[in-house]
Amino acid sequence: MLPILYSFRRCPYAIRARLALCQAGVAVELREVALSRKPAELLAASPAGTVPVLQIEPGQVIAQSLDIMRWALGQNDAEGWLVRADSPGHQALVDTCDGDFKQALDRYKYAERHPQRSTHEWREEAVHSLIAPLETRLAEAPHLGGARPCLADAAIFPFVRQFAAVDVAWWAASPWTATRRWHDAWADSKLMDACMHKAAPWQPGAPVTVFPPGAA
Ligand SMILES: N[C@@H](CCC(=O)N[C@@H](CS)C(=O)NCC(=O)O)C(=O)O
Repeated sequence: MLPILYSFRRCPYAIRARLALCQAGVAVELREVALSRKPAELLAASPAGTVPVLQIEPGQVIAQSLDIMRWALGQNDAEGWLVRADSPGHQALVDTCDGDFKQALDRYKYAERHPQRSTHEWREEAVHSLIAPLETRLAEAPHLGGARPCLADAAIFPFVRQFAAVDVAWWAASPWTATRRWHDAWADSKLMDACMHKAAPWQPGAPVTVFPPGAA
């Protein structure tokens, strides 16, 4: 039996988990979740009910996206994604992504729910926390991992993707040229293409959807 991945196509945490599974070529059964109708099987595996969740076998569950990435790459990491991400600088960037940047991003996206500041100010906060530091790094090399990507690139990209999509025209004209180039390379990558395959929400008895697409 394959490990089971409960996932939501557009969720940035789930995207980073799927990127690592694709990169490692580790096959799982993909169960697309409608967040408004979470299946009992997901809640039984992980009562927190967030996605992604990887159920390796009954009773063995990974419920944090970064842990799923590390687990997948622990099976097969031919391009050294783990070792090249293993630095305090990379870890700090991923922490900032999941912390201050994610918070500012959510407020920028839904600024009407957060009237303490304007859309522009929430965006500036997001830029200050992550986009500006990313720009400094990506001006030196095409990926955080150097010439080739590493886990930090794949962990952070889905969140920058969301940030860029809030105001596409602003992003396209923004001064963050190295970060935009990096974003576009990831957005157009084969990994993302494989990662974003559409699947109907899973229900008990549905035929098994194997992920990555085409995996045995
Ligand atoms: N720390 C978790 C966060 C996962 C998370 O918050 N996922 C969101 C979707 S993007 C979720 O499942 N939210 C619960 C809900 O919307 O009910 C991880 O890294 O996997």
